[in-house]
Amino acid sequence: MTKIFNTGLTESDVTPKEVYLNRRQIMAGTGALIAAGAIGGRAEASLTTVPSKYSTMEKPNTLHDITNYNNYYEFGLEKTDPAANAHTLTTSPWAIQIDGMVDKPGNYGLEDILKGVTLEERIYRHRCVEAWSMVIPWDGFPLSVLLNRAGVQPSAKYIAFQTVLRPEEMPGQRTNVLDWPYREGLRMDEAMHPLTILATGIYGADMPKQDGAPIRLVVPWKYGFKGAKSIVKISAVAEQPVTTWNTMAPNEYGFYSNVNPKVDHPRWSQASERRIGGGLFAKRIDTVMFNGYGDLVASLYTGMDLKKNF
Ligand SMILES: Nc1nc2c(c(=O)[nH]1)N[C@H]1C(S)=C(S)[C@@H](COP(=O)(O)O)O[C@H]1N2
Ligand SMILES: [Mo]
Repeated sequence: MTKIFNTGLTESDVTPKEVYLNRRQIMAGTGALIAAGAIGGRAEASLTTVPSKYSTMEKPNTLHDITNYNNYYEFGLEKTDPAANAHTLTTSPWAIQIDGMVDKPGNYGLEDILKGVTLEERIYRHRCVEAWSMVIPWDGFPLSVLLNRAGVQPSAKYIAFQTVLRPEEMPGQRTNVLDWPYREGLRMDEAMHPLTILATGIYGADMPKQDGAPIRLVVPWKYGFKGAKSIVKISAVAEQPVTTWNTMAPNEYGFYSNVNPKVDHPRWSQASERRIGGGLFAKRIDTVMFNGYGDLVASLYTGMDLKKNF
């Protein structure tokens, strides 16, 4: 298999020198700011090409591609609709309700949540796959950081996510194309996995609204639709939660939705993908099991029939 992780390399091996040096300067000059966890601070824009040890080394898509080819049904069904319509969503102030089987339930302001997330935990670059794919330099932190702070209790077996319900700001929610609000879920080991992140930005700037501002889920070994956008509620629960796509079309979208070229969607093959930005005549590329992250996640599914649990 091709090596897509930079584990073992230092930042200077994989980072353009200018950015690398810039980062040193920033760390020296604004150490206190970063230690305080000021994610989204303007000073950090030049950190964007610093990957985490879990980042893919593939070339990222352009910001234009990332922000003009989206699925966000709250803002329309066409890939260009979110770019045109998502500006109506108010994303500040923002709070996330953390509830269910946790020691410290509450309604937490996003600013407070972001405090104390370390620089090391923050920078990611992952590939997202569906029938198409992109490489996106997310700025985010592991979901586990937040769950551990909230104190997930042993009786909780799954994590459920909910997007904001605000039909006055989200025209799609004034229609019944989906059962609102948008819901997703992960099994606890998937939720706690270091590859599973809450993303708050792209290319070092705040998350564009069409990509799920101010905070969205990214699970890089699963199909794109698991990445719930504009999250306002995270719940630790005992039973497998209801998810939007599984409710809409249970035979098409399973709870797990792992990237798996051997299990086709009933209406299309999942064996290959089209890389966005490759141009009109670009060849489709073979989709890799678990989107190439098998070394890190295959063990989560040992003994499971992934044709049944698709
Ligand atoms: N709230 C919400 N989240 C959502 C969706 C949506 O319609 N509403 N679409 C999902 C689907 S189907 C995909 S493919 C991804 C697309 O993410 P992107 O636009 O950042 O590529 O978001 C997922 N998250
Ligand atoms: Mo999707």
